[in-house]
Amino acid sequence: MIEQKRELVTEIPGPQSRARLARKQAYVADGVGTLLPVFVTEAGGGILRDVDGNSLIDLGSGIAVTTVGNSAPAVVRKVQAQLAAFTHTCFMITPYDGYVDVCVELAELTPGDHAKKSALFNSGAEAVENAVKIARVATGRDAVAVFDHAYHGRTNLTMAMTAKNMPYKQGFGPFAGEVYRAPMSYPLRDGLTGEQAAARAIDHLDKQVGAGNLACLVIEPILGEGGFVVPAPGFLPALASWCTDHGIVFVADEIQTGFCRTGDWFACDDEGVVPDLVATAKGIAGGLPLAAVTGRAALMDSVHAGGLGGTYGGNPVACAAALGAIEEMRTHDLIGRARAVGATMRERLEKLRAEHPVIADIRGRGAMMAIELCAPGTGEPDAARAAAVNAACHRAGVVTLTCGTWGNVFRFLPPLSIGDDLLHEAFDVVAEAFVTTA
Ligand code: PLZ
Repeated sequence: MIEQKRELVTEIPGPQSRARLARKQAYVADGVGTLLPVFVTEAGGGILRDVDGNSLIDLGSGIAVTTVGNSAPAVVRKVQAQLAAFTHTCFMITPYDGYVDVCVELAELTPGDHAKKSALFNSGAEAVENAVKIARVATGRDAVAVFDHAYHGRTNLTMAMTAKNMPYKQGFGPFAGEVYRAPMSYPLRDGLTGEQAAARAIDHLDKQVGAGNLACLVIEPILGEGGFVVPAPGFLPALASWCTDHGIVFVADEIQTGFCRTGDWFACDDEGVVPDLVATAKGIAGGLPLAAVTGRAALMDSVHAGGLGGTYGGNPVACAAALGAIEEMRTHDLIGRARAVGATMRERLEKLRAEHPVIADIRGRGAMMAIELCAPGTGEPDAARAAAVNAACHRAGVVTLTCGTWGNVFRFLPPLSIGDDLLHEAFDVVAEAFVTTA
């Protein structure tokens, strides 16, 4: 494990990184952006080390992916063994145990104790697309309900499902049809209870789409890219029961929230919501590309033989990584660790809010926390301040991320392998950044 210490030996980005950035600009398409162009050579625990020898504290986990930490020991061990044994056969041609082992784990860990089956894919967007395919076949209906501020991916169907235009959708249409957007519960901005917000969304869908036309309702139990909005209690259960009453497949997009991130195996566990289908990716495999759709066995089996798949879906190396990541989660009680990290972050953020009225909201759960910045007393999003604080953190060697429809949400997604000292030091830097940007 690399030394767990923040240390800057050059400005950020340093000269070596800047030279590489020029090479990136010459050879990598401009459409593929980089937020903080330090080129990484090594990472682990709570640290990212770059080519200039700087060590930065990681509060992003590569967007909620390396929840178990970078190069977590069980991931490395299982991946190395799998790499040496074989790298690919294509599960659709000749199967192997790792794929089925991951599906067994998913049946065990996802919400609900009914019989479940899974299909494995490569990316979150692919999982969401396949959940919609399954729901359409199972119901014989076309329409898909999604929510304001939703993020579901960058493929054609998932772009249609994603709410925010820039940078995800601009110029990339026409988009897939039969996707309908309903109002989300957003406690800071709507002041509604979960039941009221659900009634509003249901009325909207009922009148504008018709419950009988909906194949599925797809929702992030806590919004990810849309700003870590936690819906008011009761919102998700009310939507889930409306779906059940009308034969609509309730799909939880747990791609960002899943696998211990929120202090539960899945964010739906918090209110005991049992989705019909769950889409997972990111944290499932400790950094290797793997995604899944898991759901009620009969629902999953409504698709004809050969109807689901893809060359690399459930690649043996990615499956080995997932089995290693899940082992890490169990052995190190990462659910408990996510709760502890969340409590520390909330405490630090509460202190910060007392000093900076620009912080209009503190929200999230477990190791998925955020603050929304608004001009004091107005609710007017302050994206400029979020960007300034973010840049100040980067200059000081802390990798932070923003999100939200208005870009005014500052989010924290530390790897659960981070130590308490580093976590506190990172929040000292965040606090300092609020002072220097005031
Ligand atoms: N659903 C809830 O958070 C990915 C996107 C980063 P893929 N979020 C990070 C970016 O700008 O591309 C995400 C998510 C939720 C689906 C996805 C899509 O997952 O693995 O990026 O396809």
